[in-house]
Amino acid sequence: MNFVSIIMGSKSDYDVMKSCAETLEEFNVKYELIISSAHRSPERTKKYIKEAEEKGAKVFIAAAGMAAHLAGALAATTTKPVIGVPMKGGAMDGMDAMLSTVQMPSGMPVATVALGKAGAVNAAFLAMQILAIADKELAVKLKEDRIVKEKKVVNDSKEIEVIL
Ligand code: RP5
Repeated sequence: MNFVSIIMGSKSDYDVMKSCAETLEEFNVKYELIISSAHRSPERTKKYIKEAEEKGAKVFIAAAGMAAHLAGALAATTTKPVIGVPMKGGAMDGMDAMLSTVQMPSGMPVATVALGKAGAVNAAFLAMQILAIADKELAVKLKEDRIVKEKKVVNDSKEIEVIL
């Protein structure tokens, strides 16, 4: 069973990260979602990653705020792709989390997406694009979604456009 694993550092991240889960659901992609922290529950985090890998997790998504080390802790434990979603909040309103998530040392990659809801949704899309390399049906669904998005741009423009 292939699935995406979503881990967030705190329940306070869920409001944003539910958009990630909902995006995967729209495409019928299986996922697990848990709360586990790099700082508050390091042993649980490590144990979960190993168990999830054994069950079939193919991509990990880690969301954390402030001194955001969760994605890095995942990258230290697995060679599966890790996507990091920095959360807003804290003294620097997410800049701290973004820099903590993106600034990984050479050889230990974390694919860092945007802050907030756009990042949560993009983490789901990036995870699906990775799965779609070996899943033709999902690849077709992602291509169809791009066509829908392009049509929406054209239709939205038609409603308000001014062209001389
Ligand atoms: C991080 O600290 C969490 O990912 C969360 O974004 C932030 C604040 O956590 P709480 O104090 O709200 O639990 O570990």
